[in-house]
Amino acid sequence: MRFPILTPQEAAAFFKDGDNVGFSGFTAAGTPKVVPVAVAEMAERLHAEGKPFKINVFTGASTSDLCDGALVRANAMNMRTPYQSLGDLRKSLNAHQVHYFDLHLSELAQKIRYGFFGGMDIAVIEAADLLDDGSVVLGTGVGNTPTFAKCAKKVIIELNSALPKELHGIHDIYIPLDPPYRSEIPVFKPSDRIGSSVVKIDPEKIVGVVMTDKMDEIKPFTEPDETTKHIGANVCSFLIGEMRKGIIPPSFLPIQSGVGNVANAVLYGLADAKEIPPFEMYTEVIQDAVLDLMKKGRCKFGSTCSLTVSTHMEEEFLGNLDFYKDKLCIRPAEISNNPEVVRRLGVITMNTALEADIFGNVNSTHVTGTKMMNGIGGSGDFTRNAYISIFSCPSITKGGMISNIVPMVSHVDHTEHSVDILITDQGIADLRGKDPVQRAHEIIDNCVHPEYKELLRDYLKLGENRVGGQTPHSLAASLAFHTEFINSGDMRNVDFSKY
Ligand code: 0RQ
Repeated sequence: MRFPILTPQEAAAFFKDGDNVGFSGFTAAGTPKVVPVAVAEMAERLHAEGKPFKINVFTGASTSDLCDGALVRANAMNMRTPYQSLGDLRKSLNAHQVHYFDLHLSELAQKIRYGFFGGMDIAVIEAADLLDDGSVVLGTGVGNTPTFAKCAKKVIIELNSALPKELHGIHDIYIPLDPPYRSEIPVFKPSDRIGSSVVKIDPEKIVGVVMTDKMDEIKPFTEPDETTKHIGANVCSFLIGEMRKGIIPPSFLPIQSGVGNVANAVLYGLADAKEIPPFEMYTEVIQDAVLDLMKKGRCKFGSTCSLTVSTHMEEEFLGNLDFYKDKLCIRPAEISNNPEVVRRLGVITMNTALEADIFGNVNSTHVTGTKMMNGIGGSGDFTRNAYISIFSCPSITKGGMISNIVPMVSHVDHTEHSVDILITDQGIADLRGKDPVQRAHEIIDNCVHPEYKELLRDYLKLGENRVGGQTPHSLAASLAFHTEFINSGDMRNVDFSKY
C-alpha cells in the first residue's frame, strides 16, 4: 500500500482545536471506530494540560458510542450536525455544552459544498477496501462521505478487516453538480444505479491509514409489543384499503420507513400483510425487519443510505452477500433522501411522531417543546415530498400519563400541510382534503386513547365557542396538557373548565 499506516494516536495528532471534521457512515453503520476514540483521549490529555480542544462534528446521521459518545464525554465537541440519538450527547446538547444544528439529512452535503460552515479540515472514513489510486469501497453506511472526502483538506482511512472486500458493487456514489449547473438526478426507480461503486479520493489528501477489525455493534430493537403490533396492523390495513380503492397501484409504490421501535414493528407487520404485493423500498435506513422481509420475498429491493442492523443480522448479511447484493443499493444521504427523487418515485413515507396535535401538526423531536430527543433526521426530506405521508405513534405513553395526541404540539417539525395520515394503536385518521375542524374530529374519533377523548373534545369546544376562526385554538389552554404534565406528572389532570 502506498499510504502510511498510522496508529490511532498518530492519526489523532492531525486534529487541531476548532477543526471541522466529517465522519463517514450513517447511524453506527460505517462510522469510524478507533480514530474518534483516540481523538477523545487526546482531548482529555490536552484539557488536563489546560489547553483548549474541541472539534465541530459533521456526520451522515447518528453515529455510535465510539464516536459521539467518546467525543462528548471527553468534552471534545463544539458543534454537532445533522442528527444524533445518544443519551450522553442528548444531555450535553440540551445543556448547551454542545451546539447542535438539527438539519434535514439530505441537505448537509450540499451545504458543506456551498461553504456554509467554512471549510472541511479532516474526513475520517471507514473503508472495506482502499486502492493505491485513492478509490475506497465503503462499509454499510454512506451518509455524507463522498462530499466529506471531496471537500476535506486531509483524509484518514480506517481500513476495517471485518468488512469483506466483496461489498464492492453494493454502493452507488453520486454527487450532483451544484446550482446553477445541477440537472435532474436520474433515479427513475429505486434500483437505478447512477454513479460509481467507489468513492474516489485524491490520493495526495490521504495522510494515513488506521487498521481496525471492529463491527458496528448495533443493539437489536425491542421486540414489537401489543401497542406497536396494533400500530403495524393499522398501517397495513390502511395500505391495503388504498390499494383496493386504486389509489396505490396494484404493483405498489416504494416505501420509506423511519427509525426506532415503532418503525421496526410496522415493517414486521408488512411481512404478514399478504394482500400487499412484494414491494421496493426507497429509504434511508434498512433495519433488521427489512432483511427478514427480503428473505421472505416480501421486499424485492432496497435503496438506502445505510444498513443499520443488529450484530447477528450484520453477520448474516456479510455471510450471504451473494443473496443480498442485487437486492440492495447503498447511496449518499443527499440521493437516498432526495426530495426531487422522493416526489418523482411516489414514495409512501412512514415516520414516527413524539406527539401530534388534533389539527395534524407533528412534533418528532422536542419533549415538552424544549428537550431535544434525537433530531428531525430524514423524516422531513421524505414527508414533505411523499405520495402519501403517514405518521404513527402510540396513543398514550408512560402508562397513560402522556397523551401522544395533544391540543397543540409543543414544537412543530411537520406541519398540517405535509401530514396525510395519522395512525395510532387506536386507529387511522385520514386528514386528506379536510379542514382543521374536520381533521380534529377525525383524529379524536379514531386515534386518541379513550381516556383522553373527552378532554380533547372539551378543548375543541372551548376553541370553537370562545375563539372560532379556521383553526379554533384557545391559545391560553393550547399547551395545558404539557404544563399539566410538567406540574402534576399526568396530562389526565387537565381541567379545561378553568379556561
Ligand atoms: O422513552 O426511551 O424512556 O422508553 O420517547 O419512544 O415509543 O420507543 O418510539 O423508538 O420509535 O422513537 C420520534 C423519538 C420515536 C424517533 C422518535 C418517549 C417514549 C420513549 C422513544 P423511553 P418509542 P421510537 C429517519 C426518520 C425523528 C427522526 C426520524 C425519532 C422514547 O422515531 O427520533 O423520524 N424520529 N427519522 O416513552 C414524552 C412524548 C413521548 C415521549 C414518546 N409525547 N412525550 N416522551 N416518548 N412520546 C431516520 C433517520 O433519520 C436516521
